[in-house]
Amino acid sequence: MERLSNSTLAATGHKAALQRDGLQPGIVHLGLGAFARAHTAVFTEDAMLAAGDPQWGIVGVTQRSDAVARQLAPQDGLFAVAERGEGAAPARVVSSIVEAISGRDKPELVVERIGAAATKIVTLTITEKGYRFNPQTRTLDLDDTETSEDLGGRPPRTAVGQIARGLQRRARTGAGPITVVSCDNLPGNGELTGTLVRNFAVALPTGESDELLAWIDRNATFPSTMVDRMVPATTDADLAAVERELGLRDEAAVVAEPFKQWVIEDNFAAARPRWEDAGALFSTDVAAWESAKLRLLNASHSMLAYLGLAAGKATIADAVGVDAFRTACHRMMLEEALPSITLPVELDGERYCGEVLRRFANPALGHTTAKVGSDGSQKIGLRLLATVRGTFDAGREPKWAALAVAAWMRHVATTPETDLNDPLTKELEAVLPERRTADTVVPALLGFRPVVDPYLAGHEEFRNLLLHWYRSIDNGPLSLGNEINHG
Ligand code: CS2
Repeated sequence: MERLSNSTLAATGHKAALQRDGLQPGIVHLGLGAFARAHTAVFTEDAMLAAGDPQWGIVGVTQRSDAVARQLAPQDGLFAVAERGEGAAPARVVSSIVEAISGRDKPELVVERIGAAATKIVTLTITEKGYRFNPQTRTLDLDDTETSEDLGGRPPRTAVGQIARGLQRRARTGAGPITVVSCDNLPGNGELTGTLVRNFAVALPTGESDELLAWIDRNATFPSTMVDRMVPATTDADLAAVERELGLRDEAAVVAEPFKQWVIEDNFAAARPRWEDAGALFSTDVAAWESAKLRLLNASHSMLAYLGLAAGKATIADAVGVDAFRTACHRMMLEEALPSITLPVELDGERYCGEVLRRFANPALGHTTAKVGSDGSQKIGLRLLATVRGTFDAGREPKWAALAVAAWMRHVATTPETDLNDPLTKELEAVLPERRTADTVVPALLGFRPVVDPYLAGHEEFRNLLLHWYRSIDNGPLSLGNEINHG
């Protein structure tokens, strides 16, 4: 089967939605994973189409693995998004990516692209761990070897290093202001990114540091955003299905749920695409949107992933199909998460929770519990411990959020080291005891400072809840189910 590209697509009688030779590279995107292709690239294509504005072609940069850059290169940057589930549209070829670079192999080129005058925006989907920060202090982890090597002056390989060096290039060449837009599931993701880039600048030699910091203050902004679309890892079966639909082979195809959402703080240092024409919402209340999404959707997602993994459920749809798990999740959202956040005015909280559960139940998506359960050390604090804390602060017991945390602890303790997909696997293993029972694992992981803060680590009621739930999960899904249903 022929490979998708500008010419083969034209030969099928279809063509790219955008006039490709007229596209200018206005955006550099760091982190070209499936999410970016199914979300940011789609919103940007739609915005360019709606406004007839060709200046927002995307230069995509892969981070650690070069796979997507290799897949997209022979395809002229084209790839398909295939929606799965109720209301799914036919597969669509997205044409907003104009260049795909392997950041690992061509770090100088990344700095050059961020430094180019045509570039007005850097967007990021690098996942939580890509920020290399200390979650307690929300500052750059200067002990991280990759970061310190970037600071040492090598062509940068970390996202923060790439941005800082790119901005430094702009400062020196007069390339003009730029907006850095984080699209990861982190509260205050814009402010955080700005802080980390400034931390990097501060750690440079004095002359360089002052120049860059002063330039950033005048020329760069870091708006926060909330992004939402469930995008599982593409499987061979997905690629085969897209091939049947397109009549062309697309190695970079992605599948996604039909739903997508993007809420953006309107704080741009230079021009931007009219993403609002593509359905994005510009809001002054992104923080509220982000905490609703993290503490309701993402928290429940993690909860279902770990409960599902304990019960041998391969997908989120299977996990939410277990009545007791759905109940626990729903009650965590309604009784604990909702009361501890302030919702954006536009959002009906209870309805949102119902919608989230409905989206999880999408049987066609194949979103695996293993994928959602990955990188738990980076997610648990933001998604669940924040609710645990908020619920205690309100004088109530965070029973359901504690169940989710216990399920994560048990997952960490019972998954073989080689299978635990987490950037802190080694550190977690180092604190875990040889004999792993509730009584040994719970205290060990409560003392794991990169995830649990000293207040919660020393909270006796929390510890007892965790011990209780850990043992209940040990007793098997049936007995756990009974316990949940009687809770
Ligand atoms: C998921 C998210 O993998 C995960 O941790 O919770 O990727 C989730 O699918 C997205 O945030 C949905 O917008």
